Amino acid sequence: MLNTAAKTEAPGAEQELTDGFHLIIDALKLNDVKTIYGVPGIPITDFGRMAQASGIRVLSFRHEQNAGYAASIAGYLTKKPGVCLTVSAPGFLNGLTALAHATTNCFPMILISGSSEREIVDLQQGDYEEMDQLAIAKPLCKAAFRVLHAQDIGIGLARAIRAAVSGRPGGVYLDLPAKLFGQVMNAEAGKKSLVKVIDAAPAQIPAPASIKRALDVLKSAKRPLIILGKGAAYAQADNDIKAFVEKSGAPFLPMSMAKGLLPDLHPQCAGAARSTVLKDADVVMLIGARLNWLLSHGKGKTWGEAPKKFIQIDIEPKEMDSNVEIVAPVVGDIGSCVSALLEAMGGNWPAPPADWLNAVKTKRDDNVAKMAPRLMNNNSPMDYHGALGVLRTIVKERPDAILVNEGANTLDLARGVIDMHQPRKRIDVGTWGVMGIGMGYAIAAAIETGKPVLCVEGDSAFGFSGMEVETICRYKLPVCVVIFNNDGIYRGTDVNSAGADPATTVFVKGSRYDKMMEAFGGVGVNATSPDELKRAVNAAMDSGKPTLINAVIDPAAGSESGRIGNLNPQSALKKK
Ligand SMILES: Cc1ncc(C[n+]2csc(CCOP(=O)(O)OP(=O)(O)O)c2C)c(N)n1
Ligand SMILES: [Mg+2]
Repeated sequence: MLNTAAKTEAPGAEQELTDGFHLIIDALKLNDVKTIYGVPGIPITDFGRMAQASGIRVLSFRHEQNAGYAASIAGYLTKKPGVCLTVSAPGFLNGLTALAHATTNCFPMILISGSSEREIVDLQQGDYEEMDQLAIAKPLCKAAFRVLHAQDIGIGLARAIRAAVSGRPGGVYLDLPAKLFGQVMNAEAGKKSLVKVIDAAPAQIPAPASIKRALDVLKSAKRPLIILGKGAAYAQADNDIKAFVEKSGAPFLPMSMAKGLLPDLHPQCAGAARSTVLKDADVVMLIGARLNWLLSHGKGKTWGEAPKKFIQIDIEPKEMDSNVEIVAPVVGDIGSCVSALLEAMGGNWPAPPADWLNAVKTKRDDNVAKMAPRLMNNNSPMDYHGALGVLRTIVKERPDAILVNEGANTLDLARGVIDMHQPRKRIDVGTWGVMGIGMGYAIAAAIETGKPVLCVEGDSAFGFSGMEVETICRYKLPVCVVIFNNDGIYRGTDVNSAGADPATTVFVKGSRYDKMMEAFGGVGVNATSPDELKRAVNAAMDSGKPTLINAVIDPAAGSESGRIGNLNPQSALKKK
């Protein structure tokens, strides 16, 4: 039903009218958009109210960047574009980081921003929040559109949806000038102008020859390895991917957000033997994973001396040969590619050589055994391993909870320690290693999945989105935030050798982040030992009450930049 705006007297006959406000809402609803993440203000305040009144869930945040991150991960979790709504210039810019993040991470998202009067903006006459937003957004997203006329709203939104989800998903910017909202048109014509997007992300079937080539290379392997990326997790082709990996018999390595696509405790999982499999594999099949910095670009020390052949499955043809030669490119959507591979493998696919499987298993079991005692310590103040050992058990007992994770040591160590058991349950800093996704991701994960959310946050990481604990309390979301509070970035022990100011990486010692949650009616807990932490997290996960646990971590426990300290440039001059 069209949400008709008004009836007015037209000369001769009564005409039903609609307007931009209602057409945008009708277009969103027609395309099944159920949630908008944003911050209100001119010119979109009334639009947000009307959208809410029409039944769309409109979640108001404290900062657009967090709303944007929420929309981006909503896109990842649902395969539908997550929508973020902002005001013009500053609100738009605040949302833009998340839009660029969505594009980089291949998450479908639409940033809708109100904008100021075109005539004034284009003549640069100093309008309220003047900015040529479309031009600024363009290089940072997959596509950018502006709608000037009410009759184009349907087409504008359809283009935005298609651009966001088809092919390699990404961020799309939709510019809606203030004047558009109030533009009036005939209701019947308005209704006809709306577009329901049919098959927004059409299957892209791989060429049969590419499937055969890939399987020939995989079959020739003496030491095969499959790497699963978050593209594979996004595809929601979980059963086929599992069947394919199991049929291949090859060890698999999940990238961070692909953990749980097959359980981390699966016998073929080589997560705990990462350096061995990367060094020694002779054939590597990438499924929805890119050979970017996170995989050391497919070359160098990490990849060892053994010559490698790469098979790559990706929806984006330009991804092939991006860093090293791909001997068997398979271009198509992951679901179609994996099901084609499965079918072409036939009934008697040979198992990989036993010496390879045994070597990987031995390494993995050794590493797991080495780690085990460290995870059981009950030290106070806690170290990372003691705290993470507890959280690992909690996640194992609650496999459908969503884990949000950011920080440096807090990220790298949690990724290694906390096993994931189901697909798309781990969401984290992604391709950029960005801080600030935490509370936005947590809110969207709770809203989109209805599952409890556990956030494991460095104290610095949390600071980027910390004010959204009010949002969590306001919407009464089942989110438990655990802050690994080591008094700073990487460590809390740095000293400024030159003056009175604190060192650049340290924060106020002994901060009590738990009090922030209490300020908004949530539960705050200060935990100084793994036992206390365990009790507090279990209570939070059972109650579903917004909770923030300040987990006191030894300030000396971390290392510079976590596991990626090697990326820091070094001064050629000797330290004084
Ligand atoms: C937007 C953004 N700004 C800055 C950084 C640099 N950075 C990387 S990790 C990090 C914080 C690490 O400290 P914390 O979250 O407390 O984790 P810890 O290592 O102390 O456990 C920062 C600021 C970043 N990745 N992203
Ligand atoms: Mg810290």
